[in-house]
Amino acid sequence: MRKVIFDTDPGVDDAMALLFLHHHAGIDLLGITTVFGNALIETTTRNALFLKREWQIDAPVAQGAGETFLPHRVSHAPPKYIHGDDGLGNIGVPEDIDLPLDPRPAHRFIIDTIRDNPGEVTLVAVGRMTNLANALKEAPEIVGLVKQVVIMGGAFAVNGNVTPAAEANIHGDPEAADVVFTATWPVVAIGLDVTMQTVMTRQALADIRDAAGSSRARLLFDLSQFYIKFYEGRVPDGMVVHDSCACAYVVAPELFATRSGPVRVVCGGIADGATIQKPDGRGFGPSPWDDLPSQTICTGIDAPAVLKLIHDTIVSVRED
Ligand SMILES: [Ca+2]
Repeated sequence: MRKVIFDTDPGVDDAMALLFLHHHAGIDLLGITTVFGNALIETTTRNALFLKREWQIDAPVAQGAGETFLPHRVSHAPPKYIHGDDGLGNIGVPEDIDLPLDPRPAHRFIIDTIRDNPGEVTLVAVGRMTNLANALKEAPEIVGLVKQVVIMGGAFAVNGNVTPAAEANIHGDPEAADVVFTATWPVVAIGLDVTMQTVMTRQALADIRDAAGSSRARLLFDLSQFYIKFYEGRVPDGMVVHDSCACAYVVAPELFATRSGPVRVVCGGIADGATIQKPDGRGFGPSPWDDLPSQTICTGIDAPAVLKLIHDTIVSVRED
């Protein structure tokens, strides 16, 4: 069993990724930590509690950062036209969910859980990297205690999706992402290079709903419709399942092609939030990439196999 902390800003594609982790037989979900991004922190946390309740997830929810790693940074407003006013496709999530939060802030939950499970925890981070950066700031020694850090974020050989240069999770807190990439823990970045190739059609999502025959899969289908509408004209009748790609990597890395080398994040200027790797083995002059740990970025994906893995995993639990 792979022990996972899921750091997330639900978020429609976050919701699918959470159900994937919850249903995968090889995943032991130790906790859900929230971060601002797709919506304000109060909303993403409420949504995590809502999904925990609706999907009967045992893992605790800990609320994380509502502001960037560096407090002076101007924060970008949540993109309500992508995930809806409520962050879950305007399905009418209740204002309050009667479930307790973990008393700790997310970064402290991450630190404690890593210390309690040395060498065993995989951090799967599919929102802004703020909680991870805050955890590193408070307890730098966790770099040696984590098994792996798998993030959805970045755009390496392709354009961004917020600006021509930057992908949303990185653009939302570039300094935090640079801290995460340059720390001496093993990071794998699943960026737009591969996620944009991974489009689940409306029909494929309906097939999951029908094959699972559960209220869980019906909820996933319903909350995804607003997001599919956003993607109209961008992809053929469906949605990009960014965050599920990161979860698929955790259990099936063989479905991805990768490249190794130190990664830096551009902080400020017109390319704010751009991610740039110095590939291992390439010679350059002295640069800000020197003497930093080699990290892994994904350059290719077997998208049909990943989509099938998502389907098979979500329908593997048929009971409510
Ligand atoms: Ca997300």
